[in-house]
Amino acid sequence: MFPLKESQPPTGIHRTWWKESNIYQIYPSSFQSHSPNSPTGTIRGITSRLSYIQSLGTDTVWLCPILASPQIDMGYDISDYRDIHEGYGTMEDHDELIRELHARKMKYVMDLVVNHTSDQHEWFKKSRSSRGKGNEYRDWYIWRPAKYDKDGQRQPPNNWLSYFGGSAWQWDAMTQEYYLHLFAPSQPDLNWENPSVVSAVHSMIRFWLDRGVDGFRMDVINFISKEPGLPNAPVSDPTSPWQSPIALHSCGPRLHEFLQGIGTILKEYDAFSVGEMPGVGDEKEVMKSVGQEREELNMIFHFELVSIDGQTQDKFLPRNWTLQELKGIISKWQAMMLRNHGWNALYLENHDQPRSISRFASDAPEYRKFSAKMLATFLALQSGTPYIYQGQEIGQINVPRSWALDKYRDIETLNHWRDKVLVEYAEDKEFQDIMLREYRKKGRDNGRTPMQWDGKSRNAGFTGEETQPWMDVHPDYTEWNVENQINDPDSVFSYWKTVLALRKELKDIFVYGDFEMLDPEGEQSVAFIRSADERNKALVVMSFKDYETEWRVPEGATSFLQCPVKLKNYEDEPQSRQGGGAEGGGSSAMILRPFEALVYVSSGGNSD
Ligand code: TEU
Repeated sequence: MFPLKESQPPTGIHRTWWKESNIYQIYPSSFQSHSPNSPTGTIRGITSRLSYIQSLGTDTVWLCPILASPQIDMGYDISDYRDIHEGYGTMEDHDELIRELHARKMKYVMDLVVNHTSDQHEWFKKSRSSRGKGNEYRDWYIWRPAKYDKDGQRQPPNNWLSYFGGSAWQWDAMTQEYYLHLFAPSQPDLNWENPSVVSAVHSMIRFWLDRGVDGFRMDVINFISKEPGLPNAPVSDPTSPWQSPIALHSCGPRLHEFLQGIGTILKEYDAFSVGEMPGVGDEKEVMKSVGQEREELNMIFHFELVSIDGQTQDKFLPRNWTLQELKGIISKWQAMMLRNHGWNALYLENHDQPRSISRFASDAPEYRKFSAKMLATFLALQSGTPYIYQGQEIGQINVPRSWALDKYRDIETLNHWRDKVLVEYAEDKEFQDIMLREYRKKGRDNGRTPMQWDGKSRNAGFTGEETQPWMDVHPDYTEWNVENQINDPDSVFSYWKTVLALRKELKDIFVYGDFEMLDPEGEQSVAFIRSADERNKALVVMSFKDYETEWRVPEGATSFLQCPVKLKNYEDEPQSRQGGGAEGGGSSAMILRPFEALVYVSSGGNSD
């Protein structure tokens, strides 16, 4: 394949559009329908909202899958890579979206799902049609013969667990073999060891780049190279016959060869790339993907922050976390990328995660707005490219605690309840209640309720009033919606607009500046300094508590208290100057109100 490029440490941070970009993520089924009769959003609905997206200060749009799909996993099961899902619209609608984006000088990032296809894809239908060499498509997927245990019972080739529960192998009675599916049985994994698969994916990528796509978000891209021989996974859950195989299919031996293959094409088109990489955290491994000179990926989504409240073997098993831990994760990735001239993809929400206000702060009515603004400050002012997920900019929260599972739609949650909880804990009411609580906290449906455009019409303006949306609209839409916020200077929307504009206005500090975490052990607040140079820097302080806290200002930060506050989420002045000697000597402490956020900027000596 491709001779691997060696790593030479680059000099200086190179500046480029995607580092300065603010990216808006859209979940098509829940964003906006243009037709009053559609239970899901549509592509023309998205096009009708581009001015809104641009007005927020986001200049690049990432669309979750819109290609032909039976929607078993909401589009992450593609049945035709060169056709648009009819529920979302037509190829013409898609071309028009690209035209309208480019007319606004905005960029379009498509979701590339090539670890697996749908089992309805022509490739898989041909692959499962017959065994043996005669079928050139057989080896496009990962087929293996059965094993038989001591009682002669047929068993899957190994003990790998699927991410949606149960064995990661599906028996195919027709051809008497198993095929691998790390996700649902209707999502068979492609065999990237087969050069025909690689070139088919490459030509599909060129097809979309030729149609004007500006880049790709690559779905579980670190899963495409598996451990040769597909050995059994180590036992991490003795209560289950199936074990998490992540160590045997994450960043496999040929991953970087495959990524450089794709990278070469993207370079030809100066296209953008962000790779979704669950389970990745090792610096050396990460830099192989995002190292500037590697020409593989521009950035990756790691899962260390969004896995902080779940167990490795099962994300729904509760896990308490500390603010110290959270700060440790942030510091690790900030330092890693700055040290190696890599680049971070910053996110707190997406279509697989619950709402950040409910998860990391408080969605209690009295704290919700402050929490939303504090988390906007926390995310947008770190070093990296921020991703804002639809609804995050108006402070949407998790589904109501009153919602029962019949209102949930996500295969991951519903499979977990049916195949694990109702099987292994059928009589354990207490455990069942814990799981139902964890679904309300961490289930993917929390991020998938329809976008709340207005507070008057029955479906919040997402689709027609007579239409039952594919997922119910959150009942708080009557108060929390775009219409209420777009012209309200004190709204969550306006705050996001301000913080994203500040990031671009002072890009030497907030885009290309250094990052220093302060007070890493503190359990009540997060504070860090961003600095372009000795004179141009900022102090960012945020309380993560729903009660008043005192933050002792470290020696090296007291000078900021003389600087004007450039951004704050409370109307009136911070109560923070008490105890600060004018010369900054003596210990200073700031009294932080619940979820208070403050940004002090010193540019070129104290600015006015
Ligand atoms: O997600 C990969 C992934 O790891 C998550 O699904 C994970 O299992 C969990 O839900 C997050 O905590 C990607 C897509 O983003 C997701 O929507 C798809 O379901 C999945 O791949 C399969 O394509």
